[in-house]
This record gives sequence, structure tokens and C-alpha cells, in this order.
Amino acid sequence: MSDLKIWLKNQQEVVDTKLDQLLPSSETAPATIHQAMRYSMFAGGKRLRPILCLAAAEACGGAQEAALYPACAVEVMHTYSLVHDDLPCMDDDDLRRGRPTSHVVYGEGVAVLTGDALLTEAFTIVAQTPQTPLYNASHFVSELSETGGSKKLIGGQVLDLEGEGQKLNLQQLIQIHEAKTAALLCSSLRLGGMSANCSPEQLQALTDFGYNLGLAFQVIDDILDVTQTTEQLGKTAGKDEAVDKSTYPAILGLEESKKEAARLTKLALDAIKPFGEKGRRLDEIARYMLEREF
Ligand code: GRG
Repeated sequence: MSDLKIWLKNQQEVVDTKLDQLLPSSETAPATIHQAMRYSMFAGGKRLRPILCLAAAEACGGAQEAALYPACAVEVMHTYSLVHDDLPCMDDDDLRRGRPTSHVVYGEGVAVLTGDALLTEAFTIVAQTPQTPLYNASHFVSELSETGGSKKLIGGQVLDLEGEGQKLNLQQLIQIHEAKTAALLCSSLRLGGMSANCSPEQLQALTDFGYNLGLAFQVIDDILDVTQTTEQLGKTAGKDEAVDKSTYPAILGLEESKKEAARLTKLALDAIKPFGEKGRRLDEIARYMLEREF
């Protein structure tokens, strides 16, 4: 296993241990909601957002112990968005990460409440981030609430719902991905930096890195949708079906989408150059994502 893979696995374990400590136990009454929260929290997610948060803190010279609070908070918010996104009134998905979704296991009412409880818990957790000379609980909570709110995560979901069945143009597609994907990646990095008392310049560098990485992540996701579907369905049949929706390959074509993913990744890498050796993990994660093993 490469050094990066070992490090990533270790970070996932550190995050999982802290999440286990912070979340109410499965026995806490009423047990159903706490079991449902844990069912979705420990379902095999990659922990990309918390790992970015920890790597950002490291880039700014901060302690991992402090960064673990925002790291867990962003993962809890991410999980809430997935639970709600899977509901019958949204994407109506029965499977996530190869397991039955929350509403399939617990029923729709409890799944809605599970998302609500996780969203609320995210703020309880982020507010516990130790204060630094430049940032206090109010800064941490504001950062997360702006990202979770109607202009970012929820706004992106609304645009997505409104765009269903329509052919979107590139600008509309980017607007959705900025809100649904890049915003929470940016906040994960920013909160990691803030927990390490980053300077305004460092905060801007992390924002630029997160924005470009978030868009690159989505372009790569769309490319994989096409290539993997093509592989699964057979070389000629699959491709047309897979591009027949609003994705980067559908709008730009496959080759241009690959170039766009590389261009965005380079912009992300350029943004973190000022961190030098301390930004090594951020740099490695971005390159690894472009190769899409993460
Ligand atoms: C507020 C209901 C609601 C939704 C907000 C974030 C979001 C909008 C919906 C979630 C669904 C989705 C496809 C979002 C795009 C971001 C994305 C690619 C999520 C998947 O992230 P990964 O790959 O997931 O990090 P894991 O399973 O590893 O945690």
C-alpha cells in the first residue's frame, strides 16, 4: 500500500473513532433515531470532507485534536444531505454505498427525522471546536450554516429539482455543482484552516483549492458515469444512454471533460503552493482524485 493510502486509511479511522465518541450511542433513548443516525453515519463513506479538513489544519500548522470537531461536523452534515437526497420525494434511491437507504430500513418518517437530527448534530459538534485567537464558535457555526443554507447546499438541490428532465447549459450545471459539491468541500477546508488559526491569505488559498477541487470532483464523477456505464452496457449501447442527461460529458464531450478535470485540478494545486511542504497531503489528495481511486 502506498504511503498516501496508508495515511488516508489512518485518517478515516481517526475520524470514525471521534464520530463514535461524539454521536449519541445507539442505546440513548429514543433508540430508533440514534440507531438510524449511526446506520447512515457508519455506512462506508470515504470521509473525503473530514480528511480535507484535517489536511487543511495540517497545512496551517494546527493540531489534529482541534480539527477533529469540524472534520466530524462536515461529515455529519454531508450524511444528512445524502439521507434526504435519497428520499422518495427527492431522488428516490433504495441503495447507497451498496446498502439499503435510511427510508428503506427505517421508513420515510424516521428517515426525514434522521436527516434533521444529523443536521442539528453537525452544529452541536462544530460549536465545540476550540477557540483560536482569530476564530470562535460563532465563526465556526456561521461558516457551516452558510454552506448548509438556501444559497448553497439547499439552493443547489432546488436548482437540481427544477432542472430535472431539462437539458442544462454549462453555466447552469456549474451553478448546481458549486452549490451541491464545491461549497461543502470548501467549508471543510476552511474550517480545518480556521481551527488552526489560519491567516486571511491562507483561508483564501484553501477556498480557491476547495472550489476548484470540488468542481474537478464532479467532472470526474460525470466522466466515470459515462465510462463505467459504457463498460457495463457494452461499448456502443451504453455511451449514448449515459450522456443523455445534464453532465459534463453530455455538454463538453468526453475528451474535453477530461481536459477540464485536469485544468481544474491544476488550479487547485496552484492555489496551495504557498503552503509548501505542509500542504503535501492536500496536493496528494487532489492528484489522487484526478486518478480517481478515492
Ligand atoms: C439538502 C437534501 C439536500 C441535498 C443537498 C449534497 C446534496 C445536495 C445532495 C447529495 C447528493 C449528491 C450526489 C451530491 C453531490 C455531491 C457528491 C458527489 C456526493 C457524494 O460524495 P462522496 O463521493 O460520498 O464523498 P461518500 O459516500 O464517500 O460519503
